[in-house]
Amino acid sequence: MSDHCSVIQNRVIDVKDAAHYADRVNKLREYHTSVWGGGLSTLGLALYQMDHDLDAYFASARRLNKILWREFGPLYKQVFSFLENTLGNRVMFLDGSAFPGFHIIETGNDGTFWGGMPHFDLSYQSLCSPTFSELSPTDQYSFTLALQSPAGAVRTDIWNLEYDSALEKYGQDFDRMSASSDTPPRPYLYHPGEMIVFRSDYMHRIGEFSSDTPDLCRVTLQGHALKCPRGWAVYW
Ligand SMILES: O=C(O)CCC(=O)C(=O)O
Repeated sequence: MSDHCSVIQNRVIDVKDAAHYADRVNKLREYHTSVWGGGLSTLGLALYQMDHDLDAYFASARRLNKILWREFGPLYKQVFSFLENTLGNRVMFLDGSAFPGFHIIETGNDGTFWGGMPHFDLSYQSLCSPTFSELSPTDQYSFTLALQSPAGAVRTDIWNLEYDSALEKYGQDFDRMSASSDTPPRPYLYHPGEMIVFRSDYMHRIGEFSSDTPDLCRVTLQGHALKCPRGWAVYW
């Protein structure tokens, strides 16, 4: 299924496998990190959390990629095969960068997670490894695979607003919050085992959700695919 801002939504793994991997993520709690608090933890460390310190990002990738590969190797293979069919070229890890990792989100005391900040996934611009110099940074997709969905509520909100158009419309230092209130986003609801793939330069955010089972987190696999001459290079 594909529509405005090139969103593709499809099943990648079955519900049973999604539950199995969510369970693995939950059990690897000793490796969870909460950089910003607010109910959001990660397994793996994303570039957007570390783009001020690339040495630390690459060091963390070296340490955590081994664990992620050991625990989720077969999942990465299924995701890569899906992306190859969807994006139409070879998919590989971006050398030295963090493997796709997991967002683990719990609700606050009021039983609600009020949603993430509207943003564009442009963190690749700070990547300056030798590999990056051969990439074409104009083409990048982001993907989210739902693994555990409290109250059936994994939702991503995507605005029909591309970064370059936003710059033209609102100016260089535009406020994403006020841009986001100009037009409503389109909510994409998806279920464990399903993935959405969308252009990284469209404004989006983690959708809000409520749950009356606070122990049941929203668990998703996250990553980005950058177009390069040899195919699509995947990182987080
Ligand atoms: O999990 C989602 O719904 C979207 C995640 C997101 O916005 C991101 O990782 O940049």
